[in-house]
Amino acid sequence: TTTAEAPKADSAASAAPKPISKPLISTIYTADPSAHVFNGKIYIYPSHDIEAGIPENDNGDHFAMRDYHILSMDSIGGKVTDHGVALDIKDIPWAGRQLWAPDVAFKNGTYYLYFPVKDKQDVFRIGVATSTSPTGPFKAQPKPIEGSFSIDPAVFTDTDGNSYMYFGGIWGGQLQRWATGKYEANGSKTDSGKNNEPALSAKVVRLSKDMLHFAEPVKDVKIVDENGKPLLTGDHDRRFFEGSWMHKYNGKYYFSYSTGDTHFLAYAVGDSPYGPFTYKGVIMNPVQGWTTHHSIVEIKGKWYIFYHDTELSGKTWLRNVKVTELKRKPDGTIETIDAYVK
Ligand code: FUB
Repeated sequence: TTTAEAPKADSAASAAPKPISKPLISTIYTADPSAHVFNGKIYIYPSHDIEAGIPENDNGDHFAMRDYHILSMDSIGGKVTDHGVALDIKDIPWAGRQLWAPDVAFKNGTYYLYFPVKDKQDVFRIGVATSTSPTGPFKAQPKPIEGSFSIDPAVFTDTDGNSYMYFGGIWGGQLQRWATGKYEANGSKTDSGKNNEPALSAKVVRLSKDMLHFAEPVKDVKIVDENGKPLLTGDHDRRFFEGSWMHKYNGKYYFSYSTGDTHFLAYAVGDSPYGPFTYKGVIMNPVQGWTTHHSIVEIKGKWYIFYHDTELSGKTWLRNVKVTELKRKPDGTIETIDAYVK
């Protein structure tokens, strides 16, 4: 099913440099695509952007999404199907506002949809909803995952069967307000404010066998430079901001993320799902719109990056998901992608 909500291109979009890829769907606005292959079919779990009429601010209040739609396609370049509403905010008992970037995992014959949403106290938590179908409908657990906080869950299942959640985001994602382990409602709106100290880290935690709980205390995802020194708060071009993703290639763990206010998709490589990860470079240069968010997946022997920009609307909060091939050099490093040609 599809909803009639046809976005219109405006003059800002038509004046822009030529994108290398087309929006995968133009009947609804979509962002933050987490792509997976289940039973040979490609499924995309995006945010569903809407015009909520809320003014733009650094807190991200204008991203006031209320449900999720799942997209699928048989192959890259094939027809894209919108499977309609898979989970609505009104069916999440503890939710307040803002359904942000989700991800999904499959285990024990069940699909688990992980999602960040602000609770009724306006604090971001991470919830989980289950379904026997990759396209839902999903039923939310009555409470958020115990011990969860902040945004952008990404779940990676390793070859040994263990699943890990990577999560967190600074600024509107509230990660900086958890520095003491307790939420500080009047804490910083941006980061730690200490430019010469190690930057705030994304978080990683192993999930329980039932996929509904954290199996251990949450750990920091350490990102270090080529000399083994932690990236610093002031290093806005390289430090973690939001939008974690993990993939494994040739036995190495590739942690990738958005640098937020500098708009890069960057990556760092490690020898374990817990890191530490050594910063390696930029996967994608800035796209149109303030946010940049991605996933990386292998499909029929080729690697792809799913991402978003604002080609259809020219508005930062009304995005559209896209896909392009991800290429590597023989040493495993990733070739930087420019999403536009001049
Ligand atoms: O879509 C809302 C937020 O914008 C996501 O959670 C962030 O990663 C950014 O893309």
